[in-house]
Amino acid sequence: MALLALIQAAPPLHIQDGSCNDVDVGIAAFDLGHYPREWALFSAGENRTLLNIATGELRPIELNATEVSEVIWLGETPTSIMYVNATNEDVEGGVTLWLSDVLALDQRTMVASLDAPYSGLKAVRTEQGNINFVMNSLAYPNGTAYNEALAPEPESSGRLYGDIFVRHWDTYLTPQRFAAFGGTLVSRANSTSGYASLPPVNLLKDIPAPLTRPETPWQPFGDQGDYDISPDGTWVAFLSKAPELPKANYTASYIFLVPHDGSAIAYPINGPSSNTKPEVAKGASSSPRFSPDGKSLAYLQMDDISYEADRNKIYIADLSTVSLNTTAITQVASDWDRSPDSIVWGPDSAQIWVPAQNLGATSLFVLPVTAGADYIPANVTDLSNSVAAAYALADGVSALVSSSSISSSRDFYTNTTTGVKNLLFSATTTDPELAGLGQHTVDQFYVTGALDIPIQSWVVKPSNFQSNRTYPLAFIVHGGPQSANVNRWSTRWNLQVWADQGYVVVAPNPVGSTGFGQYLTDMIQNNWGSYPYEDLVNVWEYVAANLSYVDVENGIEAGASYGGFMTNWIQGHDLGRKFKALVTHDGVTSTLNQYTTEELWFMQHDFNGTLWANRENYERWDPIRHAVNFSTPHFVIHNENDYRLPVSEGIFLFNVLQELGVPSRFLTFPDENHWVLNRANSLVWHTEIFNWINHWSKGTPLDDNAISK
Ligand SMILES: *[C@@H]1O[C@H](CO)[C@@H](O)[C@H](O)[C@H]1NC(C)=O
Ligand SMILES: *[C@@H]1O[C@H](CO)[C@@H](O)[C@H](O)[C@H]1NC(C)=O
Ligand SMILES: *[C@@H]1O[C@H](CO)[C@@H](O)[C@H](O)[C@H]1NC(C)=O
Ligand SMILES: *[C@@H]1O[C@H](CO)[C@@H](O)[C@H](O)[C@H]1NC(C)=O
Ligand SMILES: *[C@@H]1O[C@H](CO)[C@@H](O)[C@H](O)[C@H]1NC(C)=O
Ligand SMILES: *[C@@H]1O[C@H](CO)[C@@H](O)[C@H](O)[C@H]1NC(C)=O
Ligand SMILES: *[C@@H]1O[C@H](CO)[C@@H](O)[C@H](O)[C@H]1NC(C)=O
Ligand SMILES: *[C@@H]1O[C@H](CO)[C@@H](O)[C@H](O)[C@H]1NC(C)=O
Ligand SMILES: *[C@@H]1O[C@H](CO)[C@@H](O)[C@H](O)[C@H]1NC(C)=O
Ligand SMILES: *[C@@H]1O[C@H](CO)[C@@H](O)[C@H](O)[C@H]1NC(C)=O
Ligand SMILES: *[C@@H]1O[C@H](CO)[C@@H](O)[C@H](O)[C@H]1NC(C)=O
Ligand SMILES: CC(=O)N[C@H]1CO[C@H](CO)[C@@H](O)[C@@H]1O
Repeated sequence: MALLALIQAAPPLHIQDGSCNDVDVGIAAFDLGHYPREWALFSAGENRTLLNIATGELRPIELNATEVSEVIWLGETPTSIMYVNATNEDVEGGVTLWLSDVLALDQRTMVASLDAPYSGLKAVRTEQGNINFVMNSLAYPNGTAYNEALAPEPESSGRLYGDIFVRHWDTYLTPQRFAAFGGTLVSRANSTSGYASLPPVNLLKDIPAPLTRPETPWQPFGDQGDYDISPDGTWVAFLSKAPELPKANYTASYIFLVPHDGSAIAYPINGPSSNTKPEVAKGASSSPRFSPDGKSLAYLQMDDISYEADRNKIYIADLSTVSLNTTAITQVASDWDRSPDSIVWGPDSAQIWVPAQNLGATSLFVLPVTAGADYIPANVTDLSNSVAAAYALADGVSALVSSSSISSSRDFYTNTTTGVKNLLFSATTTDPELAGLGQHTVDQFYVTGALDIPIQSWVVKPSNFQSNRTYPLAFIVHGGPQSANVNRWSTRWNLQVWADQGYVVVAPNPVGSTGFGQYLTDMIQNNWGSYPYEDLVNVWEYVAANLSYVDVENGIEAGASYGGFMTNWIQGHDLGRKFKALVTHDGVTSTLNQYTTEELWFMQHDFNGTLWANRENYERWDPIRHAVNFSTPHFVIHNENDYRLPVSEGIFLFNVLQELGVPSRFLTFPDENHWVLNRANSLVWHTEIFNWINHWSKGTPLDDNAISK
């Protein structure tokens, strides 16, 4: 149980993965700025630390995280910073901007007082000595930044809607939308701070919006990665969903360009009127990034207009040709069968570094911006860890990588294109709570899947594994379904935490999984209960026949979201009889209820049509149709603030199990969404699930914590 302490001790979390799927949460974020630097600056929970990129030396810095919400490098000197102070003595609910040297914080200067809770700072120094920055805030429909602390409290709580998309993830839509604002600090020798602050300008104002108002960052997971400022401070690029399409049933979004001073209306360089983007490029756009020389803008875009898990393709827009609908756009390595998450420019503006899921890990790849369609980028990190963030270093051949793995919550290293890995920091060797973890607990195997494609599975053994005994199987099915069990750390579904309860975890990547080529991902459409189920049966049979240290007789199975759907599907089918207990977290009980979700594009894609025109596609894979077979003890979790899959799905399942007389429990958190994030809640979540599976798998007593009649 040692690792339970770790859940308890986990610092507050930065969500780094914007996917709707049940995936990773990182615990470190760091920033290198655009310049050659000796130090990287990262945050772990409340603390900010400098990491020497050459030596790995760590130097804590005294930036109180309650006050300082964000820090960026902003040279004058290699150690000068700009940061956001989350308090503002003059305006309640506002924030302030400060300049300092990170090694001389007592000489910090406040340079701007902002009247709303702006966040997501990106900034550059201009040739004139000004500081041009971009931040975001909720804004009223008229474009003015919204400060909730100063807004009048409405007398009624009623909310009236006239079209779809009334709520999303865990939030009901209000009249306000997020917008990027361009702010300027004008260099002024006669001012005490050295600068005069101009009021930030809403850069989304007046964009024609026939159907839906533009918004950036995209909620709920977007952040400053959804926009960028050009190195000379004159342009801002941001993404927004297509203003001419309804938001709930399309994923399409565009990259907009706008002068930083807001002197012209933002326009979409890859929107419907672009003559230079490929005809097929109609889907979600992301990661706009200006090249260091300011001549190009790189971004990612999917083709499909309503499929959130289509392949991200890499594009480069030539900014020397900037004009409405004629900005020259070229594709890079367009046939490459991987889907990058984001883009980092190399310092020479000639190559880019892109993290992408790859065979059950997230690898860092490097490629020239001139790469042709058939170019296969090289992975410069291996499958032993998953890249969370990467920064290109000034030498042109190295990147600083922040990564995690099943056995380490955070590693920092530099990796070069010439084959050298220089480990700077590893949580496993630094954090006493992680002592004993390591690669020795992690293994993998492949089986032939339903489509004759090799299906990969991670195997995770207890950290005190003894080869002369057997451990019951914990079979963990991932969410998505377009997602993956990845070799990375998380405080949710931490495979090592499950293994350390005395199980061997097997975490498969069946049909629908990402990182194994787009075909494996796409074949999930209309096949929720067929191919992936067959793959899982094959994996289970492989474990039973080949892993002598696994006791399949006393195994358990668990999954969240789509993994919860699959758990419920398994409960109604033969594989369900192979397990002693099942766990469904925020899953799907009936596919006919899918219209209670918010992202309608999701099931209209995955079930290939609508409930009325293609009802058979929804009925075919409905777990509740097989309720008559439900008989394995089942633990059900479902949270009140989950608008992805509403809590009624969990109550539905629990009521059916109870009426059928199947041993079952129901756990709910009124303050959690699709995920459990609060530390105390996470501890209860783990404790009660482990209590349940240990009882049915190992015969330990069931606790008497459950509320009953
Ligand atoms: C933050 O730093 C303080 C002082 O160095 C230390 O006591 C504390 O444990 C650190 N917190 C985290 C989350 O690392
Ligand atoms: C951090 O700032 C908060 C709010 O200003 C304050 O209450 C707290 O004492 C500060 N912590 C430290 C370690 O200075
Ligand atoms: C943050 O702002 C408060 C005033 O609102 C000030 O007292 C405090 O020193 C500032 N902290 C930092 C680190 O800038
Ligand atoms: C925008 O609307 C808000 C809320 O109605 C109002 O407080 C603000 O003054 C308006 N701004 C402008 C520039 O009209
Ligand atoms: C500071 O200089 C600017 C012009 O650079 C001028 O507009 C402003 O009035 C001056 N302010 C003070 C307080 O002298
Ligand atoms: C999307 O929703 C709109 C209503 O907002 C509807 O008119 C349109 O037909 C829908 N399109 C698809 C492809 O479902
Ligand atoms: C650009 O778009 C405008 C308006 O959509 C259109 O009138 C114009 O012909 C287009 N220009 C080119 C070069 O296609
Ligand atoms: C790089 O990725 C390829 C597949 O994309 C894989 O075959 C290879 O093993 C990876 N290299 C390393 C060093 O992990
Ligand atoms: C298994 O091996 C360990 C030492 O590796 C020993 O302490 C233990 O008694 C053995 N258990 C059994 C059941 O043989
Ligand atoms: C067990 O492993 C062998 C060797 O990899 C493989 O040929 C066989 O198919 C596996 N058994 C099952 C039931 O998957
Ligand atoms: C259904 O699938 C077919 C074949 O893949 C595809 O052409 C069509 O666009 C899909 N329809 C929807 C609504 O996804
Ligand atoms: C291309 C490259 O340099 N990759 C290296 C990164 O680090 C791993 C782990 O040491 C090496 O295996 C790779 O060769």
